Amino acid sequence: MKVKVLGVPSDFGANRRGVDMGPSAIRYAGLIDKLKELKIKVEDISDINIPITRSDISKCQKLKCLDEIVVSCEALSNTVSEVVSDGYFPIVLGGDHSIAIGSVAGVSRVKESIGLIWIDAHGDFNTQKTSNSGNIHGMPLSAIVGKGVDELVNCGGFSPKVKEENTVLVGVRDLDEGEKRLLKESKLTIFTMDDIDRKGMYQIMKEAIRISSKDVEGVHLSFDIDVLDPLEAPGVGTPVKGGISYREAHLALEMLSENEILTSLDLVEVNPILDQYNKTAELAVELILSALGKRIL
Ligand code: 4U7
Ligand code: MN
Ligand code: MN
Ligand code: MN
Repeated sequence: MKVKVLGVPSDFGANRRGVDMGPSAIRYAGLIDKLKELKIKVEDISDINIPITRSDISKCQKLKCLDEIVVSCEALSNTVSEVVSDGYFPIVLGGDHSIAIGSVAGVSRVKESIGLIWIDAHGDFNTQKTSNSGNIHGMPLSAIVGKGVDELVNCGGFSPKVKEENTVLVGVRDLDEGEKRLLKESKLTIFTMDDIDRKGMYQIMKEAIRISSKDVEGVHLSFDIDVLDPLEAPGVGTPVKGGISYREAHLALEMLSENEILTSLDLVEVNPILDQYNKTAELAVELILSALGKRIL
């Protein structure tokens, strides 16, 4: 496997600043060298060029920093498309979760069809109509399947990026009311924390793998580190108690690599300002390694 790592230093979609430093923190935690130790061919192609200054959010309360996010996602989508066309596996480091619109657009433009596994404490299925916060990191999944404002839905020039039937959400435990309604009306498969409690992560991931990979060319993993319990991952902007454990997270990712379904991934929402001595970034590195094939023995 040949890998290209790229960072997207965006915090435009988030409510709290600092997640733009996620790519630096994850690199500092040793991602590139550790991938090399796994005998993976890896190249760090640095960060995407995106706007630095943030527009006045009082002007667009419903879709905060929409323009900056659209510009960032278009740039990301173009780079990811190139990386995938050249036969590389892209690892995209966030950044807030709005960037997934760009990474999924980039992969889906090149591949005939893809599945999507979205591992997150949140649904990220709001639209401008259901969101209470106006923060776009709560909206990328709906945009990817074709719901929401045109500017986000049409990123990369086409929609939807992924079929709802091939989209699986894992680990959710915090949904807004309108978002719940949209999810129930959708054809997504949703595994909540309650499902994980009852069936166990092993069974849930078996189903997630089967559903996401049915009749597609590859599967994209979008991993929001806030799916872990805040005790494991304190460096996140929107912590929710009752998250998955350290071992459950590794199990999920080990199963993805074992089944060889992944063709791209993003790891998002690491906020170094809220972290404890880079603990969350170090966790992010470990988890990426599990997804790329690292085993205990
Ligand atoms: B993340 C939220 F209101 N639902 O829309 C919202 F609870 O990418 C949170 O998963 C969104 O971290 C969290 O603002 C977005 C909120
Ligand atoms: Mn496609
Ligand atoms: Mn989240
Ligand atoms: Mn998210």
